[in-house]
Amino acid sequence: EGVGPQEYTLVKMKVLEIPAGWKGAVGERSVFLVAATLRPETMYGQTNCFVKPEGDDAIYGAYLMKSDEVFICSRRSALNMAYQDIAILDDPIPPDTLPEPRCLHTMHGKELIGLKLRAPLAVYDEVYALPMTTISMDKGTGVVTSVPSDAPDDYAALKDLQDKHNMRNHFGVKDEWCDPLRFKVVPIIDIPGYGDQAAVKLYHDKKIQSQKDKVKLAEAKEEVYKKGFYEGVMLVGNHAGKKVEEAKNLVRKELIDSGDAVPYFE
Ligand code: A2H
Repeated sequence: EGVGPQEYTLVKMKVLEIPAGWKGAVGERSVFLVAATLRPETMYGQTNCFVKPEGDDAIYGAYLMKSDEVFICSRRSALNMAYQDIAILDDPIPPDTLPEPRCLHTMHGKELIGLKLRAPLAVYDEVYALPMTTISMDKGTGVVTSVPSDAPDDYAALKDLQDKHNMRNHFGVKDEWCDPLRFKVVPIIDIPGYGDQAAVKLYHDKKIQSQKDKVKLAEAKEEVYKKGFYEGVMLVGNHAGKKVEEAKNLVRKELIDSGDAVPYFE
């Protein structure tokens, strides 16, 4: 981090039922929640998507892309997309102001909770947008796709919701959107010594209590990330049996070629 631009993959999660409140603004276009990920090969393990549910900065927009699709993301990331030729940039009005990405509608993150989505490569036909309080609006799109098998932050945030009735109530999360029997953690990568759900193992080994357990989660994330990348072996998909290191760019290319993802830098 911090050295030069980071290459992300923007994964497009299609909104299956567009809320009445924005239907007029987006028209007949396809609408996607878009998540920036460094791990495209883990998309087989998606169980849900996360958005920032609280705070004055938890603002998302429905931005118009050159493809005529609509991406839901932070303004900051939409502006980056415009400079990367993905999003449409409006002419500055008045002429001395800075250009803006074309925004059709804005919403608070809490309004995104419960959206039903189709996540590419996921084993579940539909997944839901759920709250994650630790999301930063200054990184990626402000939308995080959730892979609890391999991302300790994702497992912690999902488990908080599954275990805590009060938290579900507070954010208006219905039980069926995060039901642990419906959305089981999916084993997608085997890491020698860590098994096939490395994030779950480290969560328990390190006695992590919640998504707020910042220090332990950072350690766990670092460990799973390194071990997974260099020693992990794919268990599923077109590249089952290959090393993660090798599968990463192959899956990335497949997602981009099928129109389910877009390259993105920041
Ligand atoms: B990764 P880096 Cl399986 N706020 O994707 C918080 N986290 C964010 C974010 C935001 N605004 N935007 C992206 N992220 C997450 C998958 C994954 C990721 C796995 C394992 C590790 C991992 C599934 N979630 O990241 O700070 C996204 O989660 C570990 C590095 O730019 C994104 O990739 O290095 C990662 O953080 C980008 O983190």
